[in-house]
Amino acid sequence: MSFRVLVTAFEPFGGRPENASRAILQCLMTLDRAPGEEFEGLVLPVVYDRSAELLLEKLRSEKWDLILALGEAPESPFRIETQAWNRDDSETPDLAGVVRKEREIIPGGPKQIPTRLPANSLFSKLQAADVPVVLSNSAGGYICNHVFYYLMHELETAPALKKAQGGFLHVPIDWCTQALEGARIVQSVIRTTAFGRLL
Ligand code: PCA
Repeated sequence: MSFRVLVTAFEPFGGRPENASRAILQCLMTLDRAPGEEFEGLVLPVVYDRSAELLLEKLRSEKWDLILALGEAPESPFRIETQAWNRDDSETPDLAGVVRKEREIIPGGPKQIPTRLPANSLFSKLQAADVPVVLSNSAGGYICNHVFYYLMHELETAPALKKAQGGFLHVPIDWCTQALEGARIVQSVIRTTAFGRLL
């Protein structure tokens, strides 16, 4: 039996040449797979509408057991995001020049949707392995939260994804140079999540 995992990351933005989430995803794709584990990667643009469109296309076109969305966040440890919020709110334009302030992402959608990752056990496990990590209840008001909200909303509403797991992990912005180590951490997040559901 296969276990199908979709991992998303973002293109570079903010004038930086690389996005740590993309560097980590690229390394993750080179790591060994456990029997039955199938990974697919998807790099999203830092653009509100297009990122969500591409994600939804992918979610709807194939069968998935776990979807892990990655993005980079400045000066932070790894951040396990526990809630997606129905709100775009950032001064920073997206890469298409769009600014969104205090705007619902899906009009009438739930105000917040909890992650379907086992956040507390992931936190304990990463902490025990000396990974810098925190639990965070907001992924911000920019594209990461936007994608996270669409992901969680689709998991809540699409019958094909009723049993799928999914959530968002912010990775530290300066981990481009430690991408292989970052990829092993992401792999452990995926395996802990997948095994947890077998227990
Ligand atoms: N971080 C941004 C968007 C893309 C990324 O990697 C964010 O936190 O919203």
